[in-house]
Amino acid sequence: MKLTGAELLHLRVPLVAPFQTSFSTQLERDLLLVRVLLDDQEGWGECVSMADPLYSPEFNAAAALVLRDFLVPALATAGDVRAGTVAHRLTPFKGHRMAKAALEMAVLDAELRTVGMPLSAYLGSVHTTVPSGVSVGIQPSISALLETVDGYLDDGYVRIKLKIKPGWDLEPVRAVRERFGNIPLQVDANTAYTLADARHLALLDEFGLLLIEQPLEDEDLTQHAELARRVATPICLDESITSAKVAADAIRLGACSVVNIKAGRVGGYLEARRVHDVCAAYGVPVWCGGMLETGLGRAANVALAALPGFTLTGDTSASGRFYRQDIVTEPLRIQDGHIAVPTGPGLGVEVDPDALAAVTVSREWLPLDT
Ligand code: OSB
Ligand code: MG
Repeated sequence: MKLTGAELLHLRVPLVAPFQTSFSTQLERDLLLVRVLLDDQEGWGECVSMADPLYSPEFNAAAALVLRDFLVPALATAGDVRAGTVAHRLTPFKGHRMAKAALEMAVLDAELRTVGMPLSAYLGSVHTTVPSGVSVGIQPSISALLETVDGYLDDGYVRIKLKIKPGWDLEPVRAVRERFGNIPLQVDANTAYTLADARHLALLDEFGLLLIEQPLEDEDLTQHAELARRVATPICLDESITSAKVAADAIRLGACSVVNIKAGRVGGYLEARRVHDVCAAYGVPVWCGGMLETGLGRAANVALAALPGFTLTGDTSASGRFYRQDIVTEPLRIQDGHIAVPTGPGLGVEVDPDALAAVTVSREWLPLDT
C-alpha cells in the first residue's frame, strides 16, 4: 500500500484528577496523534511521549519534528508500505522510538482495516478480556491516598500500583496494607533512587509487594542487578527496557525478574511482541504498562496484553481512570475487574470527531516528499 497522506494532531486532554509521579505533576495530557492514509484507508497512531523530556528523552515537540522531517518522508518514498516493514524502513534514524511507534501503529491500523483483521489477532493474542490494574499517583496525604485507593477498589481494579519517591514510600505502602490487607500491590519509583538507597528499599520487603518498578536510572542495569541481590522484592524494569535486545541483556545480567512492556518505549507493537517473546523464552513474566493513553492507545495496549506471556496484571485501566471524555466513540470500560479486547478491525475503536475537535489544539498535514 502507498502512503497517500499523513497528519499530525496536537491535543490537550484534561485529566479527571492531577497525576503526580516522582518526575512531574500533570493536570492534562499533552498529546500527539498521527493519522495516516494508506491508499486512502485511514489509520490512527498515538504517540506516548509527553510534553517534557522527564520520563524519557523524547518529548512531543521533538516527536512531531522527527515525524515531519524524517520518518514520514522515509515512508512516503518507500513505495509499498506495510506494518511489518515500517521499523526496518526507519532503522537508519537513531532513537525516537516513541515517534516511530506512533507511525507504525497508524500503519498497522490502516493495513488491518483493509483486511478486516483485529490487532489482537495479528499480534497473536489468546484472551478475550484482560485484568485491569491501576497506577495511583503520589497523593497530598495518606488519607487522600487511602480514599483514592478505596475508590479504585470499588471500581473493581484487581491490582494497585503506587507511585513512590524518597519521602513517599514506606508510609503509603504500610498505610495501604494496613487498611486494605493482602491486595495485589506493587510500587513504581520512576528512577527516583540510587544504589545507595538499597538498604532503605529492602525495608519494603516486609510488605509482600509483587514488584518494585524502575527504582534506579534508565541506564543502571548493573546497579539494578546489584540491588536485586540486596532486596527480596522482585525488580521490574520500565524505562530501562528500550528493545528486545536490552530486555535480553537485562535478564541475563539479573537486573530484573519482571518486565513492564510499553510499545511506545520500545519502538512499536511489533517490537513489543518481540520483548514479550524474549521474556517468555527466559521464563520472565511481563505486564503491559501505560502512558495515560486515550482510547486509541488503550485499545492497542489491551490487544497486546492479551498475549500469553502477559501473566501479570497491567496498567490497562479504563478510559475513565484518566479521562471524563475519551476521543473514541466506545471508551474502554472495566467490568468485573477486566477490560474486553476490542474485536473490530485494526485498533477496533473509532475516533469521535466531536470529542476529538474539542481537545485539538492544532492539526497539520505533513509534506510527503521532502
Ligand atoms: O512509569 O508507568 C509509568 C504514566 C506516565 C509515565 C510513566 C508511567 C505512567 C504510569 C501510568 O504509571 C500508567 C497508565 O495507567 O497509563
Ligand atoms: Mg513505570
